[in-house]
Amino acid sequence: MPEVTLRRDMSTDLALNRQVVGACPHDCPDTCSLVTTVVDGKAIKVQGNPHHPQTDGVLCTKVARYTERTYHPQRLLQPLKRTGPKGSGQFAAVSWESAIADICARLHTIVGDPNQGPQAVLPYSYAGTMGWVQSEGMAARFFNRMGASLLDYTICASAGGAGLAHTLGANVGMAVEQFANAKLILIWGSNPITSSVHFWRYAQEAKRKGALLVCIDPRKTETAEKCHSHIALLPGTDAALALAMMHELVVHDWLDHDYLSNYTVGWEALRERALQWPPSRAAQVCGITVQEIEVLARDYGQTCQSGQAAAIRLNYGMQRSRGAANAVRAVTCLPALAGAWRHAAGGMLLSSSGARSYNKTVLQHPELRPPGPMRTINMSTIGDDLLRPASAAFGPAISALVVYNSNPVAVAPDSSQVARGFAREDLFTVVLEHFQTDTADYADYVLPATTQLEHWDIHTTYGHTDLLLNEPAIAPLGQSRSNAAIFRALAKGMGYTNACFEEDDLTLCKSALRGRLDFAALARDGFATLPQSDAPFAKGNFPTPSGRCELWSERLADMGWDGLPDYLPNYESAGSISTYPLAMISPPARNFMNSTFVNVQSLRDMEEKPSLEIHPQDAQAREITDGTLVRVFNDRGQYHCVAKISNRARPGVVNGLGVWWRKLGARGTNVNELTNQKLTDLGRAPTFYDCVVQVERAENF
Ligand SMILES: Nc1nc2c(c(=O)[nH]1)N[C@H]1C(S)=C(S)[C@@H](COP(=O)(O)OP(=O)(O)OC[C@H]3O[C@@H](n4cnc5c(=O)[nH]c(N)nc54)[C@H](O)[C@@H]3O)O[C@H]1N2
Ligand SMILES: Nc1nc2c(c(=O)[nH]1)N[C@H]1C(S)=C(S)[C@@H](COP(=O)(O)OP(=O)(O)OC[C@H]3O[C@@H](n4cnc5c(=O)[nH]c(N)nc54)[C@H](O)[C@@H]3O)O[C@H]1N2
Ligand code: SF4
Ligand SMILES: [Mo]
Repeated sequence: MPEVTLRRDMSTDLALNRQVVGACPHDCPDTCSLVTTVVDGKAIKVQGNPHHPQTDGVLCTKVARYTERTYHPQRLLQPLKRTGPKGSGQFAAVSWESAIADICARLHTIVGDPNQGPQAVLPYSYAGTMGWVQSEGMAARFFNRMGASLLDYTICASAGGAGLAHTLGANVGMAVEQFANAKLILIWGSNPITSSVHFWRYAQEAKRKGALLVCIDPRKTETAEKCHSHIALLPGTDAALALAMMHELVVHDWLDHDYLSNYTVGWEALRERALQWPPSRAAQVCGITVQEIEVLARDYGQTCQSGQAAAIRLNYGMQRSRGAANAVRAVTCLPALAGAWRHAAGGMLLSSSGARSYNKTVLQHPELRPPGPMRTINMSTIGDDLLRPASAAFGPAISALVVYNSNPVAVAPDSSQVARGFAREDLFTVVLEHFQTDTADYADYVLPATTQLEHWDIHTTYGHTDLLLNEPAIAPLGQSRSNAAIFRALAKGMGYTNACFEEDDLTLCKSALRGRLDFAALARDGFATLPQSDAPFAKGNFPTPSGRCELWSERLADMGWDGLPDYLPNYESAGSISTYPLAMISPPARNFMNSTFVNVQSLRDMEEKPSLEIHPQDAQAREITDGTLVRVFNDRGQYHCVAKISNRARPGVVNGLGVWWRKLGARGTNVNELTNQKLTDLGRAPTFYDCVVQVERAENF
């Protein structure tokens, strides 16, 4: 743990030598409290705050190198205007005044044109920063006032969110620290050693105290290797596994009948469905053995029957296939069947974001929107939508795009289609960024944004329930401005005179709290822990319409579903299309955060080259040896990378790790060349891991 003695003087003199408490802005469930040491106005190191229990003085490798990213020689430090063809990355520096004036003139023309109008303008953003102020604080005010199209934020978590909403009622679950007290932990569709190291710390504590850890993941991850057992099911088959577990709970009577009758809805119907799923049927679907299912169900059922805590850490792996929300629903039913919720260390956790009483929409001023219906564009189908012509159903074609906190040309599915959309000559694109990303290459204007060390923000989390303040440690580098400052300048340039466009970033932080929490108290420590009840669902009290855990959902039945969770086969499964016999998943790389950090040399060195893990059997059949350059392809595109022959891949499934920048990969492509724009059952989310490919040797890089 680092030696950190906090000197909190709350001075705004950024040149002081001091330690400043902030919050990690990244899309990671851990939301760490950061301590930045500043010497002569320069940040010299970023460490984990030892006083924040969830952080416990430890950061992941990526953010421990934050100064390398912040002071990167290629940081964007002045506004840029495109001088070459779209995508070529040729730009010239311009002044802020001329950039803002020209951007506003272009937007005015589009907004005022009866054939285009405000809804021809689309904001595109995601979780580059999860802060309230620098994500949708000022930006949403600006686009609401304009009347721009709305963006449907689906790229990551909306399928799981829909699954939870129709089962537990909201994004709620057990307290993350309680995993340390569990006797059995199922780590299901999650690789916490890569993606949530602070959760992994709780799991290890439980392991030291004798807990059994089981990992359910098609890939033999670092996490799977450290668990007692690993079930390598085929991608997208989790609902079948959960239904077979229910089958075993029923036939062995490892059920909590009292819990089922008092705190659930629809048990009789779900019981019938579960009885249709003997382990032999699920084993076939999941590509695993009957015994693996029987042992898993027995461990789960008997742990709960003996009054001990069984906890499920469910995460994002299963949310990226067609049947995503149904799979989340099926797994989420298990704790209710076995009565696991009775124990503070039992139940499940996917996301805790619904547990807090704060609501970031207070910042967004939706009342600024013009009257009438708003058009919503799904961020996961941006490839197709950018190429869609105007029509009665779609509305105006997208004429202008303002991208911030996201790198869609790299991270959105079916990326060659996305790049075709961005390449449209008649599309006016503005990108707010730290770096010249694949997306920035297609911009007409690139505007330099501050990083977390340079601006104020407020953070809530989806892995625990604390609230954090991010105080700037250093002055903005070069001419960079915070996103909020950029949108304030754009608002002024557009002639928007509403008082809310006057608020500075610190005022935005304060107004976000709206009297629910004292700002000075939050500023003192940099974080506040919200009170949480132990075993919140021990006696039902679920935030569903019925107040019960909805095994059968009336709301889903009203939408035309059968109301029960079911297994929905993938759009594309291993072996279903003979030309593309391998399933491919593309989970995160350990040293990148989605596509962030790919340009940080020391982290890229650790990831080496874009790679594809392939099982020895599948490699041998294709005469592929370790380190061979391979071409991975399907009807959507092709991706060149290095083969890693490895038992991390199961037979029939290849793993294309990480979201590389296309221009830093081989031949300007990344793994999203292969993924598709089809959506999940509920939640309108992408199906990145519902993908089939063929692999062959390639000649050269
Ligand atoms: N280092 C690092 N950390 C990150 C990120 C990153 O890019 N890098 N990304 C952040 C973001 S945006 C998110 S959403 C979270 C994700 O957080 P997690 O979901 O906890 O972590 P992942 O590493 O994505 O793990 C998902 C696992 O699911 C597996 N999987 C794939 N398909 C299936 C399936 O059908 N069923 C099951 N059971 N498992 C499957 C994958 O092999 C992978 O190991 O992590 C965050 N943290
Ligand atoms: N194949 C495949 N594709 C995936 C995934 C996968 O598992 N497989 N995962 C998906 C998931 S879970 C997610 S969440 C998405 C993530 O997609 P994105 O949210 O687009 O995430 P990043 O790639 O990290 O890009 C964030 C960008 O925001 C910029 N940024 C950070 N802070 C600021 C700021 O304060 N101001 C401005 N203006 N910019 C800032 C960063 O420099 C970075 O370029 O990717 C998805 N894509
Ligand atoms: S990315 Fe996650 S683990 Fe790393 S510092 Fe940020 S919150 Fe902590
Ligand atoms: Mo995500």
